[in-house]
Amino acid sequence: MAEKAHIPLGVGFYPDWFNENYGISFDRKYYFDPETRVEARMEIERSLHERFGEFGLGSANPEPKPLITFGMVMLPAIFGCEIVFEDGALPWAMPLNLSDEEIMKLEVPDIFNTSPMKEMIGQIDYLKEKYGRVVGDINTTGVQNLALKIRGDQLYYDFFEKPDLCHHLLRICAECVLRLFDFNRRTTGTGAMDVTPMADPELCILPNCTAEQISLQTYEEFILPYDNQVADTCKPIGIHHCGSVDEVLAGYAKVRHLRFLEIGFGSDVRKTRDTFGPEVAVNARISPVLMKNGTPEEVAPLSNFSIDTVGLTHGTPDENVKAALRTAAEYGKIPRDRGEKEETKPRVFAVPGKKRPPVETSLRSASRTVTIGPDHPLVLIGERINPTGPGDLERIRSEALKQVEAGADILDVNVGVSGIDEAQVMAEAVRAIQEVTDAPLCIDSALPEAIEAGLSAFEGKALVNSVNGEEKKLRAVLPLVREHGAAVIGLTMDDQGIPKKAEDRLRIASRILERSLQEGIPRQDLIIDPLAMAVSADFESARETLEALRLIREELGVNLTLGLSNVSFGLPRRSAINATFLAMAMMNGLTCPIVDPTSEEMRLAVLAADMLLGRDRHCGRFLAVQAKEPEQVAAVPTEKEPDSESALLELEEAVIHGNRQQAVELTRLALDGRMDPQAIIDRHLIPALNAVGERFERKEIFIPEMMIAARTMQACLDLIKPLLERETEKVLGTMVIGTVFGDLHDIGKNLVKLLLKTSGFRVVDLGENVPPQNFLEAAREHEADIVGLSSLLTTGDPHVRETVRVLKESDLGDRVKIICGGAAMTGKFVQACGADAYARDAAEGVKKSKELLGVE
Ligand code: B1M
Repeated sequence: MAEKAHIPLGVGFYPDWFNENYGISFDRKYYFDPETRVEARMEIERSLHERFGEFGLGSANPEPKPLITFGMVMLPAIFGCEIVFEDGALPWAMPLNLSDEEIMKLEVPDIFNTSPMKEMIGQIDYLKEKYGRVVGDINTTGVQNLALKIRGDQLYYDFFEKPDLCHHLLRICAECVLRLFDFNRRTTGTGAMDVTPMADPELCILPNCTAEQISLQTYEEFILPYDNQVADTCKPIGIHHCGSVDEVLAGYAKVRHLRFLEIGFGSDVRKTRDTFGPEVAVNARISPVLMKNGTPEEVAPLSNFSIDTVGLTHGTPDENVKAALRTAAEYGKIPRDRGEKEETKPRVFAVPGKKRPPVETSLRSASRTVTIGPDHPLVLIGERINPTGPGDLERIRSEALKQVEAGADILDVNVGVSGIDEAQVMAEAVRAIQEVTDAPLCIDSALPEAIEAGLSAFEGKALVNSVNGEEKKLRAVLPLVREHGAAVIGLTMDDQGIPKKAEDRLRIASRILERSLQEGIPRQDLIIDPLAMAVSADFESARETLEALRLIREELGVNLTLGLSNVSFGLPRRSAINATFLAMAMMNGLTCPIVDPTSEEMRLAVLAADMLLGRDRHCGRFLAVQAKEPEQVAAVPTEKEPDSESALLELEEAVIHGNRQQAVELTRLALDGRMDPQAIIDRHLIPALNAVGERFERKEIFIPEMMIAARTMQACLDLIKPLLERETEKVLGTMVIGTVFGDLHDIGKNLVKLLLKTSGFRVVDLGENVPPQNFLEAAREHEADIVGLSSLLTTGDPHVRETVRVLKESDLGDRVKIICGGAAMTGKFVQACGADAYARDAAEGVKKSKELLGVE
């Protein structure tokens, strides 16, 4: 292993640094005219040398460097994004925001026949002709980055609401990324230069600049399969991750052929090292904000890893850059070897006893999603629906309906009878069932071709029943599961049969998990069945199965199923035994048993066990079912009061979890029950969103979850709005309102607007992200009496200050009043800015606005 005498430190300046200090421009010409770029690069080398030559940066007499580059915008440009070039910034692609239909029509473009690529190829030919070589590479951008450029922020909703659309788009993005990597490799043999100076330039580096915004689960379900697709083709690869890597670290551990990981500021470096071991080079980034605002002392203490600091903007003190370079040069030795290239498995598979947190499995039909997980009510997989032969579709349909009506969440379809074409009958059965129910299906067959036929006929994300620890079986079925984006049940048996001991069943389960991950099937898409055996045949068998459930849950964190009724085989009072076993198994982690949903005892046991395990808020579901059968629970209230505490708590929960339909229904219920609309907002909706903010801060949820919650809240507000809106006779005054520059939050501002309007104000809404000048112009145009600023981000403070300054120093300064509010504001800050009033909430906003104008 090679040793370096110092920590490698990369320093990279943002274009504005060169632009402001040396007048070098990064406009269109820099990217489109190779000669301009060659000149600029020489100028860059000279200027770096002038300032930091003593640390080895730059060169006094640089050679011309025939470089290709296109920022991170080539693939977005190929898809048609508008590209914005600026003198002092990297080029920026505007999102296309394609509609559902447009996305579904998308196909992988012939990227080399598009005009941006043809233009680049022309430049490459020119450089080769003139300089005899070409260096650099075209940044591919990451799979999610590209998808966000094509779909816009809507992608975050799609993760929850349109997973099939997501997969379609991400598959196309991944294909483009790997084609561009291949081009880079063929053209210059490098795939890292444009992303980071710290990686082996021959690696293909995937820029995952937006992965910090999603949860591990979203990463594993939506992005990991495509990162792996790229990795399999372009291996070995590296990943550049912006921001803290901590949340998705476990996901990156499943990326195949990973040799380099660049982690953003705030990441847990030790954990990263521990997860990957020495075969993955780790580069940690120092925050450019620290570099700009910190002192040399704060910048200096860098510890044992390679580092770089890029994106240093104009104003970063030279002394800070020198302090970082000096410290890096002086620090101890770091073992690091970029040369090692042979295949090694990601270490995470090989670490024994490493406990994994529990995951949730989502299955879907075209219109319904069922989520399986320890924090959700038990999910019932109905026992096999099997035709007795071809053409038996009517019976299949009615059996499916019966099971769903009895409470089955997922239906198991098995057509394994002799003398039929199993693949054909499976497809027919799947289609027939979809005609009558929206329950997701479990495709149950021993034949890969029947599984394939069932998966192809099903619209959604199905479960496959099953694989086991036999390599032959795994090899035949797992690729089908991955290809169709399905989930799969893994039975803890192999060619040696079913092991008696729980530990041995755990061993097989771990192997199935390892193989699934290698195939690109995320952990949440594997459900393990540790197999229930007849207790009449072996009196210890049920106990061993219960122990296997516990072990697998604790070690692997996957969801667990069992064919419950086997346990009572050969005994009398089977349903009582099954129900008791079910409750015990649930304690040990069972989340989705295969049961006969029409068994009354079983149904009751499920409801009771869920309730006793705390998964039935205020016993709501248990009571709701019992309410339909009043003779059994005479004294229990049967109807939930529309404004009952429990209904309102459920409303809060629905907002927090982004269950829009449920939240809207509960809001309607509360309004029907004549609850005060303003109280619903103040006492329930706003606190729910506050709870969302707290969960976001604790990193329990991520941007997509926060967006879904905000949209749910907005849907409830839309329902309430007409009840609050009323005509007023006289206009009390005009307010121009907006959320300050850089801030996109609008829910609070919209509430303030609504209340002001209902109180008699004329309100001109400038929307979000409003620059100071726009407030001023609008105030002039509409002859405003008041300007209202909403600001939720602390980073918005300078914009609030600036907006107040612009208004106060303008011709309107003496006349127009300014009121501020929003989560980032305090009375003290607002006063210090020179604004006239601060309002804690919308009601206070109205009160203070009236006070400012002296009106009632
Ligand atoms: Co963001 N977000 N968010 N967010 N978000 C906060 C504000 C945050 C506090 C969450 C947290 O970490 N706890 C945090 C800010 C931390 C900080 O600055 N120190 C935060 C962050 C960090 C971010 C991002 C930077 C996250 C990221 O990308 N890494 C990002 C920023 C995007 C941007 O703006 N450039 C971001 C994005 C988003 C979403 C898009 C996902 C979504 C906004 C959707 C939308 O608005 N359409 C969102 C949400 C929903 C929130 C929380 C959870 C809820 C905000 C909300 O609507 N509250 C929020 C946490 C929180 O505030 N508890 C959070 C309900 C609303 C009714 O309250 O707006 O305060 P509020 O309005 C109240 C009063 O403040 C007052 O009256 C209203 C009604 O009573 N008021 C005024 C408001 N304006 C007024 C003006 C007045 C008078 C009164 O006179 C003119």
